[in-house]
Amino acid sequence: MKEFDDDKQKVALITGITGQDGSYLAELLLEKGYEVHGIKRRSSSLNTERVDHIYQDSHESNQSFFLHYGDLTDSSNLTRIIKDVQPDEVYNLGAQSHVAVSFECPEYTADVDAMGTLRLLEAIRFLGLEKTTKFYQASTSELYGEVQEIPQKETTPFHPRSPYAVAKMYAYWIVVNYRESYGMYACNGILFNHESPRRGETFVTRKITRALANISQGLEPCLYLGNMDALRDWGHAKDYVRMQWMMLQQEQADDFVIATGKQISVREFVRLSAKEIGIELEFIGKGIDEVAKVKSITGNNAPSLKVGDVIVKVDSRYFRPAEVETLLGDPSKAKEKLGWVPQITVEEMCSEMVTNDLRKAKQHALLKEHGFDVAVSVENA
Ligand code: NDP
Ligand code: GDR
Repeated sequence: MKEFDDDKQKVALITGITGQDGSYLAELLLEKGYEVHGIKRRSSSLNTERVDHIYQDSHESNQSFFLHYGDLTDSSNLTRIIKDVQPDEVYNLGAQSHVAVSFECPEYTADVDAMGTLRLLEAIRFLGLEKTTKFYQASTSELYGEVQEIPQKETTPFHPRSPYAVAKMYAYWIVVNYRESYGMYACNGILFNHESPRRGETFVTRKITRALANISQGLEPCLYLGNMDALRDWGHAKDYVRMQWMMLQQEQADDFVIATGKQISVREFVRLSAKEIGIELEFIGKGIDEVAKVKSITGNNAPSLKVGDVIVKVDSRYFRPAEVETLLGDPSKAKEKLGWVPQITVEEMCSEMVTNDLRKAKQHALLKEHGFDVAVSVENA
């Protein structure tokens, strides 16, 4: 029996469509001719900035992009949306995705990230769609936590180190369980860190590119960071959403590690970002006393800075109760079975992020110079 009808327009449902990955995945699926439905949360302020450019007015004909109000904590809402949409593919990208925040809100994180996944799987099963709807779960390298093997691959044992990672571990196994129990086409993408100009402002890469851009224009005095020794395998979100789609186009459902196979430290990412602006940094001191000073400046991107200025400091507030010190993925299986190879290097990605944040900072500075009162939001985590 043919379970998937290739001739009809495919319908995808994306949770977390307003987030970094959701927005890139929606773009990719629309390009491929999908009808794309996304779940967005009700918020007191607009939260669709990342998908505004692909939004289609519901009064227009030939609409292929739809947003539905919903929440991963609400089973009846999820069931109703899936019943109405009848998706061929569900991408579960929605999550309380900040590791540090999960220590502050562990119960909510478990409800959204662990139980939310179960709610979606149950809704699919309850509606009798378990043989026709494919399911992608946004699993994470955080599952490896206290690493048991370097590099980490699909068979490396898990040791989660945060309420976020523990919740995602439940989600990982419930996906495997529904695949084994009910024959569902359900996959885990074990994705290592991936970033972009659309990355949330409180994840470390974006926090760095945004703060350094602001500092260079005199909009912020200093960047405060936690553990600069942490090592991460950073890729570009665009490469990674392509892989999310590829995982659902196979004969059989399987789980894959998605990574670049290279790692650098947070400190190195700071150095790279500063270099993009034309600032050479000198790191002095150790641990909580470490700072970065401006050693030299080239070009005219940093009019507010001079040699000797201290622009990066360590703040113990940003250390986590339990840290994941090092992550390095082995994407061999994805390469062999799916032919997936990441195309964007960490240097190229950093350059794109800095360019984007520098353009915004320069706009802000120009407005300020002309007497407009513009506040720069400095929410931190
Ligand atoms: P983001 O934080 O950018 O996006 C998370 C999305 O989930 C947002 O759309 C957010 O809505 C939504 N969301 C949050 N809470 C709920 C809820 N209760 N109900 C419904 N939706 C909710 O994450 P990314 O795009 O970076 O990541 C996508 C997924 O991949 C996440 O599950 C993350 O945990 C996972 N992941 C990410 C990696 C990365 O490096 N980026 C690596 C490995 C896994 P709103 O916009 O309103 O906040
Ligand atoms: P992570 O990403 O925890 O790996 O989770 P994040 O960018 O928050 O941290 C990466 C590393 O940088 C260290 N760090 C800081 N982090 C933040 N946010 N702010 C700081 O000031 C700071 N200083 C140092 C952290 O301690 C950590 O070691 C991300 C999320 O996208 C998850 O949803 C996803 O599952 C994993 O990546 C893979």
